[in-house]
Amino acid sequence: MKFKPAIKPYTGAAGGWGSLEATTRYVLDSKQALKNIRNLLRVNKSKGFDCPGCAWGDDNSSTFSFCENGAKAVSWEATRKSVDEAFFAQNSVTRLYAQSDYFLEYQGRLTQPLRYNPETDHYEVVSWQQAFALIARHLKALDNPDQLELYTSGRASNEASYLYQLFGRMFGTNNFPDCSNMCHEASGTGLKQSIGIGKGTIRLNDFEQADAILVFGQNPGTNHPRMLHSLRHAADRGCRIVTFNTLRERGLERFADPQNPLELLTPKSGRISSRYLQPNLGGDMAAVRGIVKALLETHRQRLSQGEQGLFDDQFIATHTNGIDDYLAAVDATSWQQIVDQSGLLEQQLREVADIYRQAERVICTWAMGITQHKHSVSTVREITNLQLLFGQLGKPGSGLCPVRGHSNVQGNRTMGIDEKPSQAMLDRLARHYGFNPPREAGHSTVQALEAMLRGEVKVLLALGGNLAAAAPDTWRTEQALRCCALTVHISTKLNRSHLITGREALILPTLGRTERDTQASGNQYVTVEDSFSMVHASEGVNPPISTEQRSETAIVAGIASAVLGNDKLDWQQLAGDYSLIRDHIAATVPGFTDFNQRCEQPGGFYLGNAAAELRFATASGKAEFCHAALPEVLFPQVGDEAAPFTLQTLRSHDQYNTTIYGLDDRYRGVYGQREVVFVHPEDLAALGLADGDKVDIETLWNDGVTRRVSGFKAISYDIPRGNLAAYYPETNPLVPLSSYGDETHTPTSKSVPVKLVPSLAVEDNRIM
Ligand SMILES: Nc1nc2c(c(=O)[nH]1)N[C@H]1C(S)=C(S)[C@@H](COP(=O)(O)OP(=O)(O)OC[C@H]3O[C@@H](n4cnc5c(=O)[nH]c(N)nc54)[C@H](O)[C@@H]3O)O[C@H]1N2
Ligand SMILES: Nc1nc2c(c(=O)[nH]1)N[C@H]1C(S)=C(S)[C@@H](COP(=O)(O)OP(=O)(O)OC[C@H]3O[C@@H](n4cnc5c(=O)[nH]c(N)nc54)[C@H](O)[C@@H]3O)O[C@H]1N2
Ligand SMILES: [Mo]
Repeated sequence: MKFKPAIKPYTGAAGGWGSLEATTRYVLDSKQALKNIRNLLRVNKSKGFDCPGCAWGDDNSSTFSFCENGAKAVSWEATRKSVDEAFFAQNSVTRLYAQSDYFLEYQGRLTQPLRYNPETDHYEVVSWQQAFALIARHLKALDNPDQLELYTSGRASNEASYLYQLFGRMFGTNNFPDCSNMCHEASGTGLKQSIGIGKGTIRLNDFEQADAILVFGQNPGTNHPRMLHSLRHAADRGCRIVTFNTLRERGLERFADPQNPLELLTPKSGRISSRYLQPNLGGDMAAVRGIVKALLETHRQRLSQGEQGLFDDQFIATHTNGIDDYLAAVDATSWQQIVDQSGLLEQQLREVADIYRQAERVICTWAMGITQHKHSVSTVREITNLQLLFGQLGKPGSGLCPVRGHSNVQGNRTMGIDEKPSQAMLDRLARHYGFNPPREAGHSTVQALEAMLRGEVKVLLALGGNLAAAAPDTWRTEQALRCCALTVHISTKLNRSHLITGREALILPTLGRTERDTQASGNQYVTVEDSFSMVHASEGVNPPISTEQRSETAIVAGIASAVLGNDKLDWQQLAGDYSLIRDHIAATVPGFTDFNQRCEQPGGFYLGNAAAELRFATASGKAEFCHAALPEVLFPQVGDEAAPFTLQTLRSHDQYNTTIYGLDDRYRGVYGQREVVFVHPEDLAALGLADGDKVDIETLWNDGVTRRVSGFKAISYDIPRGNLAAYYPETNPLVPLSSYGDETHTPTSKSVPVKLVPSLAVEDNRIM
């Protein structure tokens, strides 16, 4: 029997030729090659549109500032293909439901408003007026405003999301579930508790001054490729980069700059990480605790020898609160606990402690590997504790950097897409518009789905995104959506959520960010905020594919005026001239004074960050150390069975969240397939499995529900024993709706207790 290796290891550096070739292929594949290239050159410049790819910042210095995955996002939107009336006449919803996510989006852009006809099981074209009237009829019939959920995905502009939250609050609800609830919620929650603001404290150019950068739980090579430039430049000038990642990720090891022609001509590529540690899933809090424990030991030794300690005592005394309790918690944590939970050696953590203390300026960055666990808030706060001990806030080259996902997810929150708005924000809205906004907290995403299952929600409005595929526990999520009387999706492309309808359903086709947006007063630009609190304008350039498509802002205004009328606020006038919306934002959102004028600044303007200036909006007015203990166990035991494996669900190189561009994951050596699970070779052997065998993955959870996905190819991979990885959204059926983060309700997408069961299809992968 000949054995076919399950994957082809990628031997190059991340970036480099491979990346440029792939980019060019995407650009040339879509039918308008030249136009696409021109578009790419405009991405993130002061004129043109903001890259819809990710929320990384831009320094405006490079003339070729884009990345492979940004190119994919732009080309994906810029297709001339469309799904028209005939397509929906031919394909029933049941038939489309049987298709893959890839197939659905690949059909092209949505161009006309569509209404689901339950009699025929088909979507049918309706007018905008009919669509708005249907929404108004449903909303006016609600018993109370909290029977409405307003979901938002983080691509929506500041202008659209501001109007959306205003409409929801004027209607009477704070039910604003959003993608952020499934994403960086723990960063916002943890940072707010620790430093009084739920955002990162650094600016892009801080990467040029850092002496050490700690990168926790993120895969920038795929998800924030432009971050690799910052890391690479830092590494080249001697900054030490320490990576904590459960998997060996190519982009974090080596990177060749595809925008540097010299590097493309030589096989040279820069080393990124000086240390690469592979903790257990959920082991980062223990890892950071270990680093602090080692540093505390040295600190005390020095003090006992009459030398100066390591910590920044003056910073701690002036700016922080709770150090004693925190150090007591560190003392109470044993090395044994730290080593067991992190899966790292004491020696490894001591080495990182040495790197840390030798650095004058340190940045800590993180993403989903930190935020999608049960104890994510404590982990974010533990990282913050470390930085506070050394006064790594409020000075150049240092600070905290949660690396956001969707390109405007941070802006959405700033605009008030928040199910737990501050009373101050509500007060400002109340004063400016003269109404009484609801004061009680609304639903996050998981809470919204739970409320739907209980029959408490009647209408779902979704401003973008793909809730059915992005949310956990797929079958329960689908059941929840089907409980609604009306589901409405404002979308660019067909996706799974459109096929899981309420009793009635609408799809409202919208313009993408790359497209020209012409309203009564002429062409409009919108604004977005990146991970570094930079706000800048974004103006679409492509002609829309259909005259029927409307901008998100116009659609929200259309819904609002149909439901609330235009007496109190002239929604249609606002939609006709976005600068009027910006005037309202300037009057109600801190930091946006003279908003319209400041949009003229090339590269945008900085919103400011109080914590970065050492002003902490906490109850004590100081930064708060958190003295949480490490979690005792990471999972509840189910009956007698402890879960043998922890599964993380993550992104491949060829996807944007639930949008699947292709079936390859180049840097991990996976081609032409997505139903794979990465396993340590010894775990495979212990299960009596060979590389490439098929397995079923089954969740161990204490609610008696069977959650299983079948026929996944087990791939031998560099991952710690007991840990697994597989792609999202294929594995979302495994994540229980009731498994979420403390204080956040964020699904624990990076720690799902599972077992592997040999699949009956085991012979399929072998070449006989
Ligand atoms: N091309 C592209 N770009 C994107 C996206 C996309 O889908 N495609 N999505 C956007 C969005 S919304 C987001 S939120 C970001 C997501 O960006 P990432 O957070 O990079 O996304 P994931 O693929 O979920 O990768 C998680 C990474 O953390 C590691 N990891 C997982 N669990 C742990 C852990 O417990 N500890 C440690 N130390 N490491 C762990 C995984 O091995 C993996 O490398 O990217 C944004 N940018
Ligand atoms: N298991 C698991 N689940 C996860 C995650 C995970 O790591 N593991 N990650 C979570 C994270 S971090 C996030 S952010 C969420 C993402 O959740 P969402 O934001 O809901 O999902 P997306 O896949 O980004 O949404 C894609 C859809 O958005 C629409 N769209 C694209 N561009 C536009 C636009 O410009 N305007 C409008 N109106 N619509 C547009 C298209 O129709 C497309 O089908 O998923 C979460 N779910
Ligand atoms: Mo995200």
